[in-house]
Parts: sequence; structure tokens; C-alpha cells
Amino acid sequence: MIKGTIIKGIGGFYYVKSDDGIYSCRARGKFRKDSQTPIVGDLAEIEVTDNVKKEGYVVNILPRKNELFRPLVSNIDLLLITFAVISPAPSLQLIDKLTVTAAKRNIPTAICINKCDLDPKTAKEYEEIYTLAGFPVLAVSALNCQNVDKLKELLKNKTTALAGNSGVGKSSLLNAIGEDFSLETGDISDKIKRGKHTTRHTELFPLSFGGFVFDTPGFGSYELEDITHEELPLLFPEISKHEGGCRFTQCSHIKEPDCSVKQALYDGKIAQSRYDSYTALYEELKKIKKW
Ligand SMILES: Nc1nc2c(ncn2[C@@H]2O[C@H](COP(=O)(O)OP(=O)(O)OP(=O)(O)O)[C@@H](O)[C@H]2O)c(=O)[nH]1
Ligand SMILES: [Mg+2]
Ligand SMILES: [Zn+2]
Repeated sequence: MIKGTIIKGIGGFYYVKSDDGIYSCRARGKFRKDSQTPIVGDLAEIEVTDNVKKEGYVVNILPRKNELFRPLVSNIDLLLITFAVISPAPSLQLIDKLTVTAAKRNIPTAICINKCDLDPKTAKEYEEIYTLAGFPVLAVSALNCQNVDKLKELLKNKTTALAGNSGVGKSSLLNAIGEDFSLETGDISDKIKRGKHTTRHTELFPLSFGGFVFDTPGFGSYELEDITHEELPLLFPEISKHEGGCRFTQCSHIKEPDCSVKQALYDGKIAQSRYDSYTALYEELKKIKKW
């Protein structure tokens, strides 16, 4: 039995990187029975069936530090939520859903604003929104390598998953850090300005300067799971900071008087777009509960 990390999964095969190379493995039937599926990032124990062809079976998954559903990854130190200033235009609510999901799972989050070459002024506005919310923010360009050195610094010595819509430039950024990944990148459609889902599989890559990074497939939409409206304020760092400061202990920070969150919004300490995401998600989650 040897141990390794699942770096890729395609068509029922898991590619497990161990000290003596990469093994292509199938999962033992027991995984289906226990409804546990190996995912990229997992530490796995494998049974080698062919040492020359490097084949085997995944027989056990070691306990996960954490896992995300979208992108489907495990054991990460940082979620790097990536979007483009324009082309495709970002949905801030989608980005905020991602920060909420990561907060729920106690996964540290940073924000990466790409394609700053296309509209530096708007990039600055987004940078302010997420800096105010308390996240580390990088404004970068894979095209002209703006701040790519800072991106490398951020990735160094940790395991990071890039997450974001198709076409925002996740694969391009990983190519830009000069690690010889040669990842395939795709155009943005002319008509609807959306990505074309170029990256089809999640893959984990080692970094020569220390650490690992996941390139992941982009998505079009994103739904919140297993989060209640009651806990939502705790999952926005700039809102949870004010917990206990309102007149009502169960304050939803929406309609109540003497609300310290609304005060912070008026004072410009909370970004309007983040507050808008909060209220929209709050109402949405509340409806689910009533059902
Ligand atoms: N102008 C500009 N274009 C960029 C930049 N980064 C990426 N692009 C372009 O954006 C398009 C999409 O880039 P990808 O790297 O394939 O995007 P992705 O996020 O990996 O997309 P999926 O794999 O589909 O999820 C390509 O045409 C890139 O050349 C940038 O910083 N500036
Ligand atoms: Mg890609
Ligand atoms: Zn309040």
C-alpha cells in the first residue's frame, strides 16, 4: 500500500502522485457503496496492481481538512476567487456567494481581479469593495503580467484553488507565473462575452517555488448550499464585525431601527454591493426555510 495525492480525475481514473511517480487508478467498489467519491486534492492510499504500467486501485481516502463542491477540491489552504474587470462582466453576487461558502467552511479567501489592462479604473473600484470587506485583493493582468509577482508571492508555500466563471483567465494566470504549465486557454465568445469552458478538469500542479495550485473549470452560475439565513450575517466578515451592536439581538440588519450594520453602510465602511448581496441572499435563504 502506498500513499499519494490525487492530482486529476478523468473518466473514472484517478491520477495519484506518490513519491515514486504517478499511478492511474480506479476506485474500489467500496467507495460507491459508502457514497464517498475521491476528489482532486485528496490524500489517498492505493494498492498497486502493476508497478511497470503504474496502475492500481484507490482503496482509502484519508480524512479531508476541508472540501468544496464548486470547484470540487479538497485540502486547500486558500480559495482564490478570480474574476475579470470586464469580458466577462463580473456578477458580484456570485463572487459574494463564493466568499460566503468559503467562510462557512472556514477556508481563507483572497480576491483576484484579472484583465486590469482592459479597464484599470473599474478594477480600482472592485479592489476597494473587497479590501473594505477585509479580503486580501490582487489586481492583476495575465496579459501584461501586472502584479504577477505578487500573485506568486500569494501562492507560495500553500495549496490554492482558483475559482471563478469561465473565461476570467484562471488558466492564463497560471501560465503567466512562468511555471511551464502550458494550460489551454480559450477565447471569449464575441456575442455574449462569456467564456467557452475551456478547462474541463480540475488539476493540481506543484509550484517550483513551493506550494500547489489547482486549475479548475469555470462555472456559469453558483448556488448556496446548506446555509441558513440566520447564520448569513456571520459569513460576511464586515457584517459579523458588528454583531451585538444593534438594538435588537436578532437584528437582520435590513429593516430594524438602530442597526449598526446599516450605520456602517451609511458611513461608507461597508460597500453597497456587498450589502446588496447580503440582503438578496438573506431573502432568498429565508424563503427556502419557509417551504
Ligand atoms: N485582455 C486580457 N485578456 C486576458 C487576460 N487573461 C486572460 N485573458 C483572455 O481571456 C480568455 C480566457 O482565458 P482563460 O485563461 O482560458 O480563462 P479561464 O478562466 O481559464 O476559463 P475556463 O477554463 O473556461 O474556466 C483568453 O482569450 C485569454 O487570452 C488579461 O489579463 N487581459
Ligand atoms: Mg481554464
Ligand atoms: Zn443590525
